[in-house]
Amino acid sequence: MTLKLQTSDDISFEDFRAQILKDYEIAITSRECSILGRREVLTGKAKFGIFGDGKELPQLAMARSFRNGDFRSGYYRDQTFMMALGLLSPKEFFHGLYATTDIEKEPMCAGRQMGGHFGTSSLNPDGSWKDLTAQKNSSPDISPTAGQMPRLLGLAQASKIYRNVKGIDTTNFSNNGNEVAWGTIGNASTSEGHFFETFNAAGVLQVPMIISVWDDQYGISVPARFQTTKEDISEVLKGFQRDEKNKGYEILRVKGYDYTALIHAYENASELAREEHIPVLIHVTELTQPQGHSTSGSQERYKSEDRLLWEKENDCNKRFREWILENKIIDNASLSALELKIKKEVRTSKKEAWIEFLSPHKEAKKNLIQLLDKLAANSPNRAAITKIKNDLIAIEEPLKKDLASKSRKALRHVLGESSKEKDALLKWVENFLKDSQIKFSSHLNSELSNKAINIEEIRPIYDDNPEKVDGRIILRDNFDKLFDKYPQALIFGEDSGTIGDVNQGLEGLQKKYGELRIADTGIREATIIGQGIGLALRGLRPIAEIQYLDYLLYGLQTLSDDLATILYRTVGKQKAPLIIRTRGHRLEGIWHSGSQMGGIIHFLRGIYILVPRNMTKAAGFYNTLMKSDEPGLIIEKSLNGYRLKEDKPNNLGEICTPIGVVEIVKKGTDITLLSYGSTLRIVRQTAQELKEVGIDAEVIDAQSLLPFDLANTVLSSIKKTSRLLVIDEDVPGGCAAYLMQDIIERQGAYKYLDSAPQTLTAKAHRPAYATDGDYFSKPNAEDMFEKVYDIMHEANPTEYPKLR
Ligand SMILES: Cc1ncc(C[n+]2csc(CCOP(=O)(O)OP(=O)(O)O)c2C)c(N)n1
Ligand SMILES: [Mg+2]
Repeated sequence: MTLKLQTSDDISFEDFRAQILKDYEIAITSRECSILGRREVLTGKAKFGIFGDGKELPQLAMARSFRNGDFRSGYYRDQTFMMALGLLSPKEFFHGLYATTDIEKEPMCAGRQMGGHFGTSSLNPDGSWKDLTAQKNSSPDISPTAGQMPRLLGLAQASKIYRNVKGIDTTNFSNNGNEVAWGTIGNASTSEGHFFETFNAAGVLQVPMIISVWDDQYGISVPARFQTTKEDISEVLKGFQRDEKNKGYEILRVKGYDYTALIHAYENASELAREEHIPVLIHVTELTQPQGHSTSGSQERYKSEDRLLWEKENDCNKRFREWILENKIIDNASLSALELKIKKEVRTSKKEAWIEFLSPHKEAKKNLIQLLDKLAANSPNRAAITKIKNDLIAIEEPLKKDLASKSRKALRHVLGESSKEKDALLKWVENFLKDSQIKFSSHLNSELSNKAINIEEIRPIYDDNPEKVDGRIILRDNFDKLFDKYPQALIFGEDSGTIGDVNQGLEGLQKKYGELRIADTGIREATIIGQGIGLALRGLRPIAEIQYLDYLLYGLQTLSDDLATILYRTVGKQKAPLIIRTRGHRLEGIWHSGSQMGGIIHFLRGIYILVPRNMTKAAGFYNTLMKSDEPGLIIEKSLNGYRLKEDKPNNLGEICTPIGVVEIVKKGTDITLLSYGSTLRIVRQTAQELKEVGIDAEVIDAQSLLPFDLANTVLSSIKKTSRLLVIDEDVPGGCAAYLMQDIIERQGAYKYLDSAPQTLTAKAHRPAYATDGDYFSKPNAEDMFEKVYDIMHEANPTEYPKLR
């Protein structure tokens, strides 16, 4: 085995030797963390552990080729990589395991995710971007296997955009697009569609992306023969290999215990991706799992003795050690001494982390005991309170839950009492719950002053005799203004490029702004979303277009698990202000009329969900979101909306539709009708028909479902009308139920109702096709009329005699 590494050309042997020993030190440190980590779980200090043991060596090689500005999108095995880059210390590793909620101590996510989910900080405390080109970056991990793949595509594509699109301010983000996006994935997870979709898309786009497959032949207990055709992912992906005629991938294959080969492979891949902007696959084979998959099981149950023995012999750290000795980098005794020293250090880090994790709880416990003591002394229920206090004293390693639970239970024993001791406890509980809750619940949305709900409304301005144009023209001209104003803005989707989307809301814009900014994509919704996430994480302002609302479901996993949680799971350390554009309310047929709004609003907490009733409103939502730094989904209404005439405002590009604000579109006094999107049009017509029988309905457009009606306008309306009907084309109990809960419970409208609040929804089945299918599936004008009439009939049968 040769000692000569490519990197050693210009460094001395001493430096070279030091690098190897540094690598070894990190490998051993990481392994020791894994070993002690497992024990912490088995002894109950931590809840769950999944570690990087058996994958150390390739990660060291990857870290060596990883440069400032680069991004990682990986999974739970990558602790060694993070440690090698100095982004994760052993103490932080243990804080992650214990779920310490102090972001300074547990910088990955302040305990919000299991340990083994990594990420760096892209933002300053004021929300502005750090210089990402001056640091090593990791996008934040998620647990669903292969879920990290779609965003990897966008992280890589950002380099291509920065290198090739003129006029973008690249400060903080890119140095001529030289940054590589590094993905890691387990062998079994390559079975997921997300992997194949991403793989193909990156080959098409030709972006600087390097995917490492850590292949240990297993996915928990399931061996490769049940996972991968030919049991070999690089073998089956051979067709992607580039050649003289066709662009494609560079595919490399390397054994996971071969130190020099790994370093060569990673340097080679890095150079190719960085300079030529091509995607590379590195299939790292023959890796192992020394402690099995995770703390949830034991591998002896499913691996043969032969396999276990093979894994023992081919453990990458063991082979690395042997190689070091073989090549006389250091002698055995010194190596053993080094190992001993590392083990001690890791143990110390572990102990310190545990003490730090517990110390705020212990401090709080001390205070609480004092309060309970005083409370007991002055209460007739002394015995009960003292028991709670003693139970608390017995908890040597208290969690926040113990403190909250005991203190709240104590309050039940002083019901009806009034004393300063009780007041003190009440105050303590209040503060403790407030301080604790925020640790778990902050940053679902932005907490900065430019958050989307703070962007002020700018109304459309019209000439005296405004031109009447198709809705699509309003969108198109507004997009034109946006792309002109924001060089970092880009849009992509199926048919979005050459033809300017299926409804020509982008007509002519590709010619004007180029194929990279107004782009066609393959039919691949999950990676359209992922592309947007990755681009946004790197400072661009992507608009990802999903052709029809019904097909959002293909991208829903990525939207829900990844985009919707980015701000939350990083506690505000990363942001992805991605706008998703889609259309298609109230078409016809099972897959062309979807209004899965209930599902969408529940899956996508953390993303604004906006349902403009016309294209002027939609244009205003795009402009509002562009001014903020938060993600939003804009559902342009039904297809015919693109052809419906609207007055053309003369301040396109400027108008801002406010988020979280409903609009009263018809005033009335008898009943409040709340709806949104294309159904609203029918509601408005019905309101006119109701007038003919003397019913004066107030019609409100919800417009913004997440968040909904922050100013409680619906409540004000109900105070006037005393009646409420929510009309929605979603299934029963879907979005209408969500709106109802907000109005009745949060807004407190129940106090002002004289009739039972009701919903009118679509049938529970998917809508049938064609005009009749629509009429009998979704709420129609007669349904609406009769429902309102029935409510009025019940309230006043004399004035409104029975209809049918
Ligand atoms: C979508 C999804 N399905 C199932 C799981 C449960 N799960 C966690 S890890 C894992 C096995 C992954 O195996 P592999 O990709 O080979 O990675 P390894 O753990 O072997 O490194 C499974 C099935 C998950 N996290 N996400
Ligand atoms: Mg595996």
